[in-house]
Amino acid sequence: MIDLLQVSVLPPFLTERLAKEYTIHDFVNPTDPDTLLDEVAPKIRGILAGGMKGPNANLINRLENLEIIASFSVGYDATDVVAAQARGVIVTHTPEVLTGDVADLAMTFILMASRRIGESERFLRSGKWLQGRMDLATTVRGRRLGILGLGRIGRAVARRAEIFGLNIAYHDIKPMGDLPYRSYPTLLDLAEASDILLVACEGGDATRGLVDAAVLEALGPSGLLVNTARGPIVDQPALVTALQDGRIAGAALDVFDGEPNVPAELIAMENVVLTPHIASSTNETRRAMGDLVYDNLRAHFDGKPVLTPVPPQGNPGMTP
Ligand code: 8YV
Repeated sequence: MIDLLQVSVLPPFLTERLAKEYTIHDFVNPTDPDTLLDEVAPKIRGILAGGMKGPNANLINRLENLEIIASFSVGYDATDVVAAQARGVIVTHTPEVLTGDVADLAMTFILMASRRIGESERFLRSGKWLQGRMDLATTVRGRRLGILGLGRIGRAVARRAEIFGLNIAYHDIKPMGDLPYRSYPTLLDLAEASDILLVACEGGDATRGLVDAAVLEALGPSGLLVNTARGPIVDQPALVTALQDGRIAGAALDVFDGEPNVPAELIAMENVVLTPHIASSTNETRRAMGDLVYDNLRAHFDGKPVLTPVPPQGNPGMTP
């Protein structure tokens, strides 16, 4: 059997299916990584990775017979793709199959943050309704949605947002001439022209800290920040300060810098919607992602082209 190294937690339905055809070596939390690698490294031909945990250059280069890294995620910032591709190692990810669910969560966030849904629920549950009415919220109709990164997910959110009557604009390193949305040359310009700023670009070095204090300032005191992409794209301390000082009105966040740790300041805020990185977490989508990981590995080891390779890097994009 072909040997795979598993570096990220994966759903049992996937590992159980793979275990029928491959020998999987558990490297998720190894107590003694060097001893394990001394024993198995020369046998490893594939790595099983995830969106939050993938192999770094050291590990990739330690595995002399490595051929493929299959990530159970659309985002591949946790894997050192440049190091892998430099060695001719194929990297695959899971685009398309999760787009709908991630876009659904982003749209839900836009509605939740605007209509103060989390806050309203807490208001009722804590008995406050018996003493009075909830404060009024803001309609989404006619509001300006700025999308950072108009890739598959950004576009899917735009389609949903159009139906809800939002006006859509975006900023991407590539202008999308084929789409009827206004493109802003800089993120700052987009933030200034937005009531709601959605982060939908890819993570990694190219986008780290892109949403900084100046962008939040430009979004303004009635602005909302929504992030369903990657935590580090937002300067998290700057976000906390902006929320504390009322420089923006609220946020809805599925991803965090340093997750699963979430700053206590955010947890304490009424005007912030928080979920534990669940955008793709439906049974249907996770199954489809798992099937794609399986099919990519199967294709590769059957000598066929993989289905969803990560494109050659070195030219970072904003379109996961
Ligand atoms: C992953 C994600 O499922 O696809 C991504 O990039 O962030 C999630 O959908 C999660 O990171 C597990 O690998």
